[in-house]
Amino acid sequence: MKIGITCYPTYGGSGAIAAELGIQLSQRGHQVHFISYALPFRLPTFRQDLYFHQVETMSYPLFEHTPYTIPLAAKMADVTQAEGLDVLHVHYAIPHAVSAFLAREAVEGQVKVLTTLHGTDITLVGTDPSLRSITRLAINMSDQVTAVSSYLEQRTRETFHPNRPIRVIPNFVDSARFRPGQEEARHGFARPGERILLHLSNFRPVKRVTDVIRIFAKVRQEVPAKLLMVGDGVERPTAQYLARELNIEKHVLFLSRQDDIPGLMKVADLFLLPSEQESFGLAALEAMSCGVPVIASQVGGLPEVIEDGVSGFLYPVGDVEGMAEGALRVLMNEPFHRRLAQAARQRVLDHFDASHIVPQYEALYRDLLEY
Ligand code: GMT
Repeated sequence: MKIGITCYPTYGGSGAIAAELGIQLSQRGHQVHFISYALPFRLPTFRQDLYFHQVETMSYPLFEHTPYTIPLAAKMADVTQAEGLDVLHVHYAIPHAVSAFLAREAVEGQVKVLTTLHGTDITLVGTDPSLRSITRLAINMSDQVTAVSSYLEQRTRETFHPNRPIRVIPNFVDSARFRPGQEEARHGFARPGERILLHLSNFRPVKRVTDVIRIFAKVRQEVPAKLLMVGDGVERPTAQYLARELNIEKHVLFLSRQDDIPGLMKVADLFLLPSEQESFGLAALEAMSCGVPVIASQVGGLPEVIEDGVSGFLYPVGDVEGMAEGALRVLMNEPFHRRLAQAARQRVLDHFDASHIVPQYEALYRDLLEY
């Protein structure tokens, strides 16, 4: 099949999944065309049957803000016609599903539209009164809609009362790339005997990165440890300031944005994700695939990913004390840590490996082509 994929190309879970899906589909013999304003961050620059079409925006003295939704729709329509696309698969409803709807109108229905909802497109952006009705329209006008967790499917139904069913297709991970690693890689980050904790996100307020720092400060009072903070965003200066205030700055490494995420995850003993909200928590899943147990908030779709007490531990949002205690329970008992690590990896292999999930998207594309 010929699939067009649109996503935010910047650092974030929806862009990561869109890129990983494109790679998987191209490996399975489909032709994949990414349409966005920049190359998605996880895409290789070249791979057979993987193409990138850049959306050019136009500035004009009359436009105070450069429009994107319309040029994106125009590009989607052009690529559909030039390449004979079967499906436009858009990730994150706003504005991508609106552009896809316009593109389908422009090519007189020659292409089908699949919208995958990821999280804040429903829970934050879409529910803003200024965007609510257009988000509902975008959902209703798609030929099929998927959500990345049952939690998100339910939130979407309750918030938008869509006139169509929403299918749950969970996020996935390539467990061959995200796999447990070797001891030697740890030496670049920690001294022998030190434990390594990891956080990865786009450092937005919803990630509660200051909780990460506070949890680590408590853990370090009991065990020698390093904290790797991977990613960047608005909350980074606040987190750095807090690390200085708590006198742990020497032990917290702010690594900014990194390309080799599997390489970093492999070195960790524990992954921290104390988010305010998380419709799925892709970073937690990737850590689990590397055999890293997770300490996270009991919120949104996270309980669908992490089995509390089996592959990690879940606590109420903001329960820094509980999360630190949980982290210490895991880190101070090596056989227990090993059991959780194995269970985390096994959960990914049983339920979230690309080989289980990508065929679900392929089946959906085929259904779309048939009706
Ligand atoms: O919705 C967002 O915050 C952005 C989005 C992204 O692009 O990072 O994250 C969401 O989608 C991810 C991939 O499906 C999920 O793993 C994240 O849980 C989800 N973020 C939130 O719900 C806050």
